[in-house]
Amino acid sequence: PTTIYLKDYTPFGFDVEKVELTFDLHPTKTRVKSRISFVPKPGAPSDMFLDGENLTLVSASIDGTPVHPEVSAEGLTCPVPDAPFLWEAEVEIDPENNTALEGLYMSNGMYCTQCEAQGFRKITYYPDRPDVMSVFNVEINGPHPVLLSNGNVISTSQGHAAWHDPWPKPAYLFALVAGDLVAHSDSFVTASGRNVDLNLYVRPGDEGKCAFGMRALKASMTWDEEVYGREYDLDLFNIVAVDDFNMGAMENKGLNVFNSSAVLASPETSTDENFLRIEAIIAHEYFHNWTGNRITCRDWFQLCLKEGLTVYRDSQFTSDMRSAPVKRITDVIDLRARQFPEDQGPLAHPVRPESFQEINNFYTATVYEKGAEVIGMLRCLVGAEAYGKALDLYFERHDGQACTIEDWLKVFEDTTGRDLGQFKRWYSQAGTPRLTVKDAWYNGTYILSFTQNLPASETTPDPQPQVIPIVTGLLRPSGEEVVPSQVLEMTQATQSFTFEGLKERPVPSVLRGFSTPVVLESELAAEHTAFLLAHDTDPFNRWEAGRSLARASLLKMITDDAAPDPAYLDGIHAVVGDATLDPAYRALMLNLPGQSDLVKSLCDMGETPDPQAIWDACRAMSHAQAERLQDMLPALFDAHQVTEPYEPNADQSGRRSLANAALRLVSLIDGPDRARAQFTSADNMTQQLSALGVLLRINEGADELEAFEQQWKHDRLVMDKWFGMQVIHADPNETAATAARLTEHPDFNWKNPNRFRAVMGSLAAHHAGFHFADGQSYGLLADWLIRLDPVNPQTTARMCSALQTWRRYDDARQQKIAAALDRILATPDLSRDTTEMLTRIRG
Ligand code: BAL
Ligand code: ZN
Repeated sequence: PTTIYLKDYTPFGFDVEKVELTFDLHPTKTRVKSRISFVPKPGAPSDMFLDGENLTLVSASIDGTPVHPEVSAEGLTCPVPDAPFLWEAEVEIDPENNTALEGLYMSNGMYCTQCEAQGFRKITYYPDRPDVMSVFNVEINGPHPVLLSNGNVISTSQGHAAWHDPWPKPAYLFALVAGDLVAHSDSFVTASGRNVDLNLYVRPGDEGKCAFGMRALKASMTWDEEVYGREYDLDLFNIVAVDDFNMGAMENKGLNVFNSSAVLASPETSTDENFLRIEAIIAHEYFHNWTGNRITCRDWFQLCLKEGLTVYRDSQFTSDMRSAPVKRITDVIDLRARQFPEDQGPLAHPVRPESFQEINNFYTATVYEKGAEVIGMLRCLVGAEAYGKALDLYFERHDGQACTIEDWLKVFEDTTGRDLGQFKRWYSQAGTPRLTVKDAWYNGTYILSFTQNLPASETTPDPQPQVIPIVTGLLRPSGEEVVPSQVLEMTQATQSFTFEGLKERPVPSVLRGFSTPVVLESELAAEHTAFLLAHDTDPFNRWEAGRSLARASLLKMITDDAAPDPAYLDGIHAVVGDATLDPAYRALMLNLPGQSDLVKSLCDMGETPDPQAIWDACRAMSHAQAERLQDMLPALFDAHQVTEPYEPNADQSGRRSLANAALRLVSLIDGPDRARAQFTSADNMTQQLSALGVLLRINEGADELEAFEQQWKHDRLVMDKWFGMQVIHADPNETAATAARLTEHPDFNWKNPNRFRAVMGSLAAHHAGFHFADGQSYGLLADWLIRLDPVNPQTTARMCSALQTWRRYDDARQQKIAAALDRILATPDLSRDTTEMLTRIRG
C-alpha cells in the first residue's frame, strides 16, 4: 500500500466552479451524470486526474466532445484544455452490493451516502479532496416518497427532486438520501430572524423516537448563537436516521446522516446515557456547520482542525446543559480508556499525523479527544476572553476556506501576541507526557517542582518539552483554599513555581480539572490524597483523589494480596454520604479505575499483569465498598428514586445513577430482590437495563434476560443492548463462549455495524474475558474480523484496536495474540484498512 505524507501536499491544479449531479436511482444500476465546470489554475497540468473507485464509466466528454480517459482502479486521467471547460460524465454504480457503507449504499431499502473521508469517489469521478470546494446542484430521480440532498430544495414532484447548496463545500460533505421515510418537523428562528425548517427523517414506526433529538438540535442552534455567535445559514436543516452506519453520525451540509443509535430515543427504549450521547452527537454534527463545513480542512492530515475543535465545542455545550464537573470527569475517564492506550502503544500518532495509508484509520481518539484537549489547554493558557476573540477572528478570516493547524494557531498569535511555536508540539509529538511533581517548604516559601518527560516513540524519536498548563490551587491544612486556582505555565523540562507569604505549609491541588492530558506521578506526601478527597474545592481533583486511592489500593491487592485500603473506603463513604453534593458526582465516586488502566500501571511497576487477578481484585473492592457503605445503601437507593414522569435531564439522570450505583452494591450483599422488583416495575430503559445488569452480574438474571428478549425482539436498538449485556456481564471464563453462542442467534446480523459491535465490541471491552488465559476470545475475534473484512473494511479495522495493547501481557498471551494477528494478516486480499492497522499493531 502507498503511504501518503503531509510534506508532499500540493494543491489541485484546477478550481471547480460548479457541480451538477443527476442520480437515476436503481438498487444495482444507479446512473450518476456529472457536469463539472473546471477552471485551470496557472501552471495547471495538461492531464487531469480525477479520483474514482468501483465505478463503471459509461461516457465522458469535455465541452461536448467525447473523450476516452485512461481508467485505473483509483481514478482516471484525461488530457484537458488550458482554458475553462465543462467535464461531463456518466457512471454506473451498485448501491445494493456496497456493503462497505462508503459512497452510495442501501440500508433496509433506503438509499444513503457516507462520503467522509473518501467516499465521494465511489459515486462519481471527482477531485475527492477537502481543499476542492464547490457549489452543488443535485437532481434525484427515483420512486421514493422522500428524495433529499444538501442545501435548499428547489423543486419536488412525484419521483423527482432538485436541490441547490449555495455554500461551496468539499465532496466529503455531499449527501443523498432516498426512501420511504417520515419526518418529525419543527422550525427555528435564528438570531437575525430567519426561519429554518427542521426535519428529522426516520423509518415509519420510529416517529415516537424523534422528539428528544429535535429538542437537542434546537438547543444546539441556540447555544452556538449565544456562545460562539454562529448562526445557521440555510432555509432547511435535515437529519436522517440510518440503521447501517459505520460511524456515529456525519455532518453533511444541511443533511446530517445519523446512525439510528445516535439519534432515536424514547424513555422506554433508551437509557439516560443514550440520551446524553444523542444530545452530544446532535450538537457535535450541528456545530460542524461552522467548524468543519464553512471552514474545512486543507487536507486530511488537518482532521483535528475540525474534529478537535468540534469535540471541544460539544463538550462545552454538554457542560452548559448539564453538570460541568460530571462532564469533565466522564471525558477524562473516556480519554484514559481510549486515547491513552493509543498514545502509549504501537498506534501512537500525533494529533496531526504526518503520514497515513488509509485515512479512515485516523478517525481516532487522538485526533478527536486529544485534539479537543489541546484546544482546552489553549483556552486555559490565553483565557476565555482571548479565546473568544481568537475564534471570532478565525471565523472572520477563514470563512469559506480549507485551512491548516498553522492558520488556526495564527489567529491565536495575532489576537494575543503569544508565540505558539512551542505549543504547536502538542500537534506534532505523539505520546502522553509524564509529569512528576514534588514540593518543598522553607520559612513561609512553598515551592512546587515539576518534571515533564515524553517517552520517545517511533513517530516522536526525539521528544522536546511541551507547554503544560498546570491549574493549581493550595489548601490550608484545615481545608479552606489559601491560594485559589491559577495556571502554572510549564515550558521547561524541569520547572519550579514559588508561592510566598504563606503562614503554614499548604496542601497542593495540582492539575485541577485535568488541565493537561498527562500521566501525573506524585512525589507529594501520600496522606495528601485522602485529604484532597475530603476537602478539595475543585470537584475534578476531589474525584481524582478518590480514584488515585482506589488505584493504589487495587494495585496492592493485586501485587501483595493486601486488603482494600480503609482510608479509601472511609473517604468515599464521606463523599457518597454527603447529600449536599450532586448525586451524579457521588455515583462517579463509586466507579473503579478501568482494568486496562491497571494493566498499564502494573507494567510501569515492572509487574506482569494477570487479567484474572485484576478482575478478582476489582470484584473484591466492589464487595468492600458494599460492606463499608452498607449502612447507607438502602437509604441511598430509596431516597434517589425518581417518582416524577421520566425526563432525561441532568437532575433525574443523576438521581437514577446514584440509586442504581447503590442497587449494584447492595445487591452484592442482599441478593437479587430489589433488582428483580425494579426490573419488573421499570417504566424506562435506564431502570430496566440497570436492574438486568445487576442481576446478570450476580448470576441471577436468566429469566429476566429471556423476558427482555421477548419484550424487545422487535426493536433493533434495544436488542443491541440485549446482545451486548450478556457478553459484558459474563464471567471471564464464559465470555468467549457467550459471544460465540450469540453469533449463532438468528438476529445476529453481523453485517450491521451496530450489531457486530454489540457482540464483538463487548467481547473486546470485557478485559478479563477477552484476555482469559485459554485465548479463545482472541481466536473468536480473529475469525470474525476475517469474515467481516471483505464486507466492511472500516468497521473491521476499527475493531483491530482491541489488540493494540498486546505487548503488555505475558508471553503465553502474547503468543496467542500474535498468532491471531498473523492469521488475519495472512488472509488473502485483506483490505488496506485492516492491513495498515494490524501491521502497525504487530510491529
Ligand atoms: N466527520 C465524521 C463524523 C464526525 O466526527 O462528526
Ligand atoms: Zn466530528
